[in-house]
Amino acid sequence: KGDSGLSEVNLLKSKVSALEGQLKALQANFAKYQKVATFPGGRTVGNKVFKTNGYEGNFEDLKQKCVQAGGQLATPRNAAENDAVQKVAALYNKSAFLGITDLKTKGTFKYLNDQPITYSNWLQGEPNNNQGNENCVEIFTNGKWNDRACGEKRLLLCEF
Ligand code: 291
Ligand code: CA
Repeated sequence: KGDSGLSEVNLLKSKVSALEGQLKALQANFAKYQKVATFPGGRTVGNKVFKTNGYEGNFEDLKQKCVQAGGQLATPRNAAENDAVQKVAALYNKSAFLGITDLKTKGTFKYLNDQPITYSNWLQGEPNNNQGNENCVEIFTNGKWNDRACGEKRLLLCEF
């Protein structure tokens, strides 16, 4: 038992060593693809990637296109994420629609999963539901939010 125990330990050591090499290679390759994914219209915050392709459309169109791509409309949940989304919008000099509406619960803005928002960055005086018809949320190139009619066309900005 003594000898076979030792050789089992040595076998495991060589397997761990091989895995360490593979992990290092994977990390290097992952770093490369993070650059690819964020050049030029993308930003990462933690494990979240925000990205545009320059397309513009109304809220439903944008929402569908993000889901079709395997993501969802950008939904900044804190200041760091909002900064990242703002930078992408600023790069294209266009406002983008966020994944937030009060379509189901007028006056209470919610995420697309129907949970009430826990972070916001409204411009002073917003949301004002101008003309009683503003149920979507645009983020300006300065990062501030404004409720806006969902039929307006805005920049596609998804998160993955
Ligand atoms: C005013 C503010 C905003 C409002 C916006 C839109 C304009 O900002 O009252 O809160 O969202 O008007 O209602 O809509 C159109 N169709 O012009 C003006 C500048 C952004
Ligand atoms: Ca408004």
